[in-house]
Amino acid sequence: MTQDLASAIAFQVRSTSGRSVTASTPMEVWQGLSASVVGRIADDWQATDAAYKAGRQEHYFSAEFLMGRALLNNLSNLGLVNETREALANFGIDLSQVLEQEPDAALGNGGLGRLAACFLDSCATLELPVTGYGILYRYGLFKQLFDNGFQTEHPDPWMEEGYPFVIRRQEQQRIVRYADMWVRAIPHDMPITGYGTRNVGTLRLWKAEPMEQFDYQAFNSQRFTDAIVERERTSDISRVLYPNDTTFEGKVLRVRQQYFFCSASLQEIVDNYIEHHGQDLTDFAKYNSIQLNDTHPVLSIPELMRILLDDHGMGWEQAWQIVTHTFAYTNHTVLAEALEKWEMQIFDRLFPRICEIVREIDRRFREDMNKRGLDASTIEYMAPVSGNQVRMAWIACYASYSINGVAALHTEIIKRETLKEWYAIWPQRFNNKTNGVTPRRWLNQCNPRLAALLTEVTGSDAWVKDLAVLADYTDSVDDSVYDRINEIKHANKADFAAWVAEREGVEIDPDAIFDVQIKRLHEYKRQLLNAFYILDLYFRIKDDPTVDVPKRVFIFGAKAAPGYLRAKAIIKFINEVARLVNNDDDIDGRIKVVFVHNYNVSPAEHIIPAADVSEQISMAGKEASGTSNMKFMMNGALTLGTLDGANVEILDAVGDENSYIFGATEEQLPSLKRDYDPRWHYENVPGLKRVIDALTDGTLDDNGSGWFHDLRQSLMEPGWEGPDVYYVLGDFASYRDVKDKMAADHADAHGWARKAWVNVTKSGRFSSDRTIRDYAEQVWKLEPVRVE
Ligand code: 4GP
Repeated sequence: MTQDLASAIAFQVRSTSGRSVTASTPMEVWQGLSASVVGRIADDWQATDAAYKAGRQEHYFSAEFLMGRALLNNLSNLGLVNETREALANFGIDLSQVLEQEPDAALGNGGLGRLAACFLDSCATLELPVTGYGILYRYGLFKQLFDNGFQTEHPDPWMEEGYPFVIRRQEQQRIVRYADMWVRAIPHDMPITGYGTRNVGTLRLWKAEPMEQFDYQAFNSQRFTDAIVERERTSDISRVLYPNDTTFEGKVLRVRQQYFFCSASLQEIVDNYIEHHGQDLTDFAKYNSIQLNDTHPVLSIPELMRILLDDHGMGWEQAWQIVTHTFAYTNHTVLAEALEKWEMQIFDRLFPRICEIVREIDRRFREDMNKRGLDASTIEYMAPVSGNQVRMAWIACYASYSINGVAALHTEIIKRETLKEWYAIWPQRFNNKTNGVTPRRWLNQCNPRLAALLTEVTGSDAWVKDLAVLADYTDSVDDSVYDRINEIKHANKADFAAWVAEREGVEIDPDAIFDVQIKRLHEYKRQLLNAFYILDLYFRIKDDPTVDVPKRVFIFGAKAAPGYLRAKAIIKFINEVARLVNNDDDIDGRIKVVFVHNYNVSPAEHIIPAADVSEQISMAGKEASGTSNMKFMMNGALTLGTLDGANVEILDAVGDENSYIFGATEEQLPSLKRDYDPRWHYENVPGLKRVIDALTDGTLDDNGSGWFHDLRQSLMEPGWEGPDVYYVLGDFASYRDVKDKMAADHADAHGWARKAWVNVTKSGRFSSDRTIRDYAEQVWKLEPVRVE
């Protein structure tokens, strides 16, 4: 068998590199090996596609799919890791080195995009007929480097060296029509393998290409640049993933991107319906449902109206009936950016017909609401079009048969606040679907030591597909398992320390407590609070260098949106704290701070298995769910967090004694903030004053940018939303207490291992398999389709 595999791999590698396996570069081996994996699943993939297309299907529309690396994921789903390792060893090649060649497919910003990727994995594993649709961005999320502690952004041409896991399907291209240009949408398919199944799902990513290669006339007349202008304008559409979060530069391009993948995907879905069920589209919603991952794909709603009305001659009522039984909408954040608004002029310029349809939706909405007796100001507030703006979230709420939040608390908040007007009219549309993460990538694949222990303890690998079985073992293991938990964590930390030393040039001690915060940089996530704690701890040791404190390593990973200056200031601040702390002889290595640059999916796979502490410290009410909290839990890190997002449910699963909760609750915050005076905390909370003063008293250097001064002001001075909007100073005291306690508790190795074990074994409900089963049963009405 290994011999067969070895020759199959050798054949592919040689076809890729044009030389022998041993003479090929590790990158060429990666290319060949990846191609051979695609070859292996080709028949199953084709069979799955055919089987899915004939019946009821779910389509997952998302502007982001943060897939990360594919090779190891596929090998482990197919059960081929060990054999491949041996096969390569025959050639003297180390599989790990080959795997490290692979670029991350970073086609997403953060949680929302990674969630979509975990969902596809679960859909394949559960044999559900679900296809993902998005954009094949040439450049993924920017590459982050640090220059003197400042974030700098660089392009991420992830496919430039060739990427065997996307297959171009030229013959299935569609034309997307804008008023000012027509473009070809070329589908590129990524196979999505599941665990222990022959089903192979599909992620279909569209690439924009010009109708004409270039202007031959212009080129011939030596106007070389003119000859390619049109071509480049088209390519812009799928050139870059927007580093979303704050500013909306390039709005027109963004709207163009959104329409691009919505239109191409819908054309295909409608054509597929016709092929299987005939020209009469009456039953469209019986065979198709579309999940809108946030508001980015909401243009699908008027676009499907257009297709039904204009291309298929349907009347408005019937078309609307179909549309409102097709779409379901997921909200991912209560921050303002979730509620995208576009100027009507953009629509007018790009697609006047869509503009007309949106106006008609608006007109009918107002009529409908009038009949229901809503007052004029409520109608104006809820209207799809108002003051020359199109409100994408409102269109989604009006046209969707299901509206969901991503954790219990978040769903309550959208019902009570963000979307309360909608909830008042259509309460039955609202439902909660607490997020989950795939235990394949986030446990079985990234933490092989722990995975082996779980298989040993439970007697089989059934947990990989049914994580909830672990709960049977929470209380039934003996002390040797706790010892093993500690050994595994230590070994993972040693691996991670080696990785950090090479990648970041920082030496860290695997015996220290590894305390980790990895996520997008945002004020509401409060990386600043974490950094303040570290600085305070530093000062405490400086006060008395002989003090006995547990050894700590604080690990960060975070990108800031390029236009979000305050987030960039926080990055600079953390890097300056790192510089101060890591190089102080008094500290003598008792505190280390590591900011892992260019945080992404594959670094997360190194970091999470090595973590002791999972920092989930957002201001309560702001983090819709969080998903790294779930990954950490699965890998035995204890949550240090506020009662926010899915932390609430994690606490419920593991109990008070197995997590560390602090801070103001979402319920308490409104009254706390009413007469909030950060200055009082500054003056009275131990340690806070000197930490805040360090921003501006010369302890730390922002290189004349003025950024640290601004940080201080944002905390201390009343801004337009009030001082310290995210209650950093208000929560500092309780954060410091609980974090100190946690560090002290770590000394009890056995007690700590017990807590870690409870976290691992109670993580079953945070598997994305559970989430997807709930979507399939309650929202999608979807049955598995098994490919034999
Ligand atoms: C994120 C939320 O911030 C996070 O709490 C949640 O877990 C995740 O979506 C998945 O639901 N939102 C985004 C975004 O990533 O771009 O709005």
